[in-house]
Amino acid sequence: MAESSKPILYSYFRSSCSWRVRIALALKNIDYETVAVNLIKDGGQQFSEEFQALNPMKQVPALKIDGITIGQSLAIIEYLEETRPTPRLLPRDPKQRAQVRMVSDLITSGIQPLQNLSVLKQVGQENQLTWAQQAITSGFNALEQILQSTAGRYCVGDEVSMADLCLAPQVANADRFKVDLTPYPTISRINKSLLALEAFHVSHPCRQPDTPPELRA
Ligand SMILES: N[C@@H](CCC(=O)N[C@@H](CS)C(=O)NCC(=O)O)C(=O)O
Repeated sequence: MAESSKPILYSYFRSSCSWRVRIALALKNIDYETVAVNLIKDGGQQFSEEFQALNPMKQVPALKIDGITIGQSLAIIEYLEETRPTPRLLPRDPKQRAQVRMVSDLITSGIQPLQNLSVLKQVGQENQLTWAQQAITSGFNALEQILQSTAGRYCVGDEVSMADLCLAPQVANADRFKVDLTPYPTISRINKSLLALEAFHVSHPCRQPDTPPELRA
């Protein structure tokens, strides 16, 4: 039988990095298959030999597409952007494009890695909540200030961009770690607008093939 030519996304329902890519795939209307990698079960399926062969970083997401496997959510999104440019996720204007990358990097390098599972394991069970809250509030303090000058309806202007694909999943992490969002009215407003969009809805952690029944919506 011929091998499926559909892209394959290695994903975990709750992974904010996987959700970024799921939103891009949904926005660009790309049909794909999900292979669930449970980050908790069996000590973490990301550590299996089979998965490490795909992504030596032992992290989701990874996307098999067009004969290659790509790790790192922003690299995946940029590849999709370059090969399937509609709708655009990086603005044409170089200044706005830089702002989109600034917001994306702030979240993907400056917040999420600090509250990632592997770091929380090192921090120890009793310190995890405070640690994650501190990482998120410190990043959100900067992000709120930046968005006040870059945002329109969304993070940069009025078009959904890669920055928004990073924002909504990070706000979901903030909710999970019980961060008070009151000091972040711009972040909260943009997140609300994003969650109303179909692509964010279908790709949401509560609607994935591997979402446990008790967390489904
Ligand atoms: N920079 C990477 C980060 C990927 C990452 O941190 N993935 C998390 C889930 S959101 C993961 O797989 N964690 C597994 C672990 O920490 O063991 C990306 O953007 O794809």
